[in-house]
Amino acid sequence: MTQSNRFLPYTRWPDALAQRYRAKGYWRGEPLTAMLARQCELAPEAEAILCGERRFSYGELDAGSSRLAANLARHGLGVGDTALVQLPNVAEFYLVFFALLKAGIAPVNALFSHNRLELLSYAEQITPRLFIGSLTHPLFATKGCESELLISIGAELVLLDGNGGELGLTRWLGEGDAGDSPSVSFAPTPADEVAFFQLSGGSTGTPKLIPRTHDDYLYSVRRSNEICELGPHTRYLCALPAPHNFPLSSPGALGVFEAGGAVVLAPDPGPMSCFPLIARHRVNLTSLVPPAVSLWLQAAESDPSVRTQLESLDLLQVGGAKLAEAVASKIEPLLGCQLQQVFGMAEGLVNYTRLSDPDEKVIHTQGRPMSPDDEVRILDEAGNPVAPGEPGALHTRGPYTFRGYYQSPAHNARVFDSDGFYCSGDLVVQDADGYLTVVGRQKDQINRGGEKIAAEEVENQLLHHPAITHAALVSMPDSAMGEKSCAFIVTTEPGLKPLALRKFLRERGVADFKLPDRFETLDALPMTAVGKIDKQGLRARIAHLIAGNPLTTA
Ligand code: AMP
Ligand code: DBH
Repeated sequence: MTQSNRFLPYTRWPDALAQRYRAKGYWRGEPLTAMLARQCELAPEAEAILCGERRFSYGELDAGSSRLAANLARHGLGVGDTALVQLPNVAEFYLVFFALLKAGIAPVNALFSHNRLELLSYAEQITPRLFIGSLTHPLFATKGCESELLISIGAELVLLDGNGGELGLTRWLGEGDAGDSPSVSFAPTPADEVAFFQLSGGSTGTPKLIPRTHDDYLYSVRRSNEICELGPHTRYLCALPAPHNFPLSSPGALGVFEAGGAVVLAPDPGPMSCFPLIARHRVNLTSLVPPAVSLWLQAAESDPSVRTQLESLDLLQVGGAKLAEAVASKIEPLLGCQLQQVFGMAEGLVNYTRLSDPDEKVIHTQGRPMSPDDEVRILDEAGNPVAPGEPGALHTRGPYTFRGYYQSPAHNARVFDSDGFYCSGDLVVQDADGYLTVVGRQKDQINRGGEKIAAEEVENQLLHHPAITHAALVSMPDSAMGEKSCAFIVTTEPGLKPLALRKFLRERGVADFKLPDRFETLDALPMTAVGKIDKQGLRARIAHLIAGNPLTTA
């Protein structure tokens, strides 16, 4: 077998575009791990990660990730292999990520909120040789479930954070200095091969994986750094789930490491967790989803003295879901920091409002594409460009926008056009300056305050219930989350309780944030003229119900 056969398959950019991206200096043939090597040259003692009472310098981050990479290589893992990783917001997340990149092992970094179904779906798609998880996850709380899950994942090597034994992650990160053990070689995949898989919010029955190369991802990070003006002075609070594309790359933790700044880890984005960390570590940059922004504003409104805790904060990035203008306009006056809107996707395209933009753009738009080579087309239902200022479906391609989900030819045929533009499923309006405003969605997805729920995935799980014959999941408006989910069901058993249904789904391994917030029983689901479930009608119905019966929205 030649070496190249060992690389994971993915849909490449056409040669002409790849050449353009290289010629323009976007793709530099460098692995993502180059940022660590560079910082180790420049300032190995500088703080890279602050996690609870622990501090990791760049030298320590580099050495720890190299030790784990070497230990994995010694175990026979390397280029062509994949790993499934599920860690909370702890320093080990980055140590493991860099270790896997250094050893050429492509990870899927599952969110900590993911449950058995997501893990098994990822495992089925990548057949990982390695699983790295945390004993703090509820999946490992009950003995027994744990081994059944691990058997189903099928990885030959399992390392657990919080386990002090032979298979404890800490041990693998800490043991084996170059000096006292036989040397072993390891290397990242070439820069134009898959570095890792990003997670899609999804709109289908199975969660899809997005292959990201070193070249394209590193470009997105470097370009984000230019726009957001990161530098060694940057002290970034990572309060969103660390693997998410936003806090990882827009510019996120990787942007901070590339710039030589420090990442402070928060367990969650709530004000109680974040405000003291901001004050203690003089944080000047963070990113949030809109529901967290509302909590921060409430906290600041109810007790103006908390603002002193936010004194060091210069820039608050908000993205993941639509930020209401009324909320946007309160940020600067109440939190005392600048707002930047970020409209991005794990598939690629990221839009930013710029730091020098007037309020008119920062409050009312979701920014404009970060790269001069992002190509955006806004098309009507027939696939023709809409008139300027008219809403249409966002199609895009560019130097960091993927060209196909991993091993999903049928789905790719639906979401890519013949020019290789990806249709994100967002309905947007573009102004004369190229700024986008998100006005709606085509894809069958609920955006629950930034957490994406593929309707089909939950519907399929509901249909496993013996008494449910039809199910449709739709979004309903919610003042705190923007959207919540409502399941319309047809059942053979009147009086099925929401509590019992949620328990049923949870036991099937559905993640908590995907459990329907509300259930409505119907005699039959309404159909459109072409025989599809009329989701628009269902959304209107639940919105109407909520408006008329505010007390029943629980
Ligand atoms: P994902 O596929 O999980 O990476 O989610 C990306 C999707 O999140 C986008 O296609 C949008 O639907 C949504 N999104 C992200 N940022 C924003 C934003 N600032 N405003 C509105 N929607 C957003
Ligand atoms: O929602 C997202 O996926 C997202 C939001 C902001 C994203 O991927 C990003 C920035 O990079």
